[in-house]
Amino acid sequence: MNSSTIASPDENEYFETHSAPPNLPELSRIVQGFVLRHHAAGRHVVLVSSGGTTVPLENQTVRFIDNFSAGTRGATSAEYFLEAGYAVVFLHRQFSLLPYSRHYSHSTNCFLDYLSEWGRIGEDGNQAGGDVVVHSKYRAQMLDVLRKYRRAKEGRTLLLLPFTTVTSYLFLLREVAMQMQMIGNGALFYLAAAVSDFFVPPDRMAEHKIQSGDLSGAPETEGAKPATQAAATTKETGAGKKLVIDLDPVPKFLKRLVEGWAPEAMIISFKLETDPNILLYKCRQALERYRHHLVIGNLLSTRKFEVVFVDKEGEQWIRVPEAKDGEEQIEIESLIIPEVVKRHEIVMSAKKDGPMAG
Ligand code: PAZ
Repeated sequence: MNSSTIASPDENEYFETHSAPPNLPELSRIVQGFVLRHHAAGRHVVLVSSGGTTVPLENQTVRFIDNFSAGTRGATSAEYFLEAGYAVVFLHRQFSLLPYSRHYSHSTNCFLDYLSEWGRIGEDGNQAGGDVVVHSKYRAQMLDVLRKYRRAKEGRTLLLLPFTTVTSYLFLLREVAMQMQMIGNGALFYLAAAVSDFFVPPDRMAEHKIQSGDLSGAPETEGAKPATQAAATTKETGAGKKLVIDLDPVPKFLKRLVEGWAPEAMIISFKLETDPNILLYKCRQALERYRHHLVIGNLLSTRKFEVVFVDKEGEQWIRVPEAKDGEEQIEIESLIIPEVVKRHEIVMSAKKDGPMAG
């Protein structure tokens, strides 16, 4: 199906008024090759979105709005999908956590803390030359991660696609979804990224860095928007200078994904809340509004220990069991992904056996 035939005006306008990432055609070809190769090898393909999107306040961006997400959920989930035999398109915020390297990159340890020096003692009794080795305490775990990383690398089962802004995220999501259409319900969307709900429309975006100081006497700035047009302006108030930002809502792209970009795929969205009283309500509302397969709800404070699966049958909580003495706590994604894979298999076999089969 062609997405433009069922796109709403606000969605069309969004794509028409924003510039696509310049390398989009090249990325599209890479994704196409990736999807075809893995489909031919009998592998299912999952798109995992991960990390937060930014909302630039200026065209030549100095300032932007961001959110908390480090990409832990996405990067960890991607590893478990790879272990489950999926090929993974990892659509992630640039410089957020990545599968495998996440174990070492943003940890409280500096990566050098994982290493120790192994050396020769010279004839004079002093250290002479030497080598770097992994500290014995970390060796077993690192070997395990290394083997999984190598397997993914050699099988070319992990494709990394970085984004920064909400716009680049949306262009990439649409493009990948269109390429994944060719594998029907073998495609899975696992949307764990924290995507901005608001943005600055291009016609109200300042060209240059928003000024906080006094510019009277400075040469005129080219392309400056009149204060009445700009989405972000500084205003003199009785209590001093204030930055006032007026954002538009991002069109609801999940609806487009479900109805037009990937109508046969299994689609899972995440819902983050901070108020436990409204979590289930918001998950059910999303499910009803977008009519996709599953919403995974989580609270900011407990997201690493419990999540709730909400689908049309009801709810299922998944909780990490308490670790026994001396044992490390398991990652909740090691429980989430097998459950997702099970549900994806049900979706795929239901379509195969359905009235349209054959
Ligand atoms: O990146 P992270 O592991 O710190 O957080 C993951 C998460 C909470 C962003 C994710 O689980 C999630 O709920 N994503 C959707 C957020 C939302 O738009 O509601």
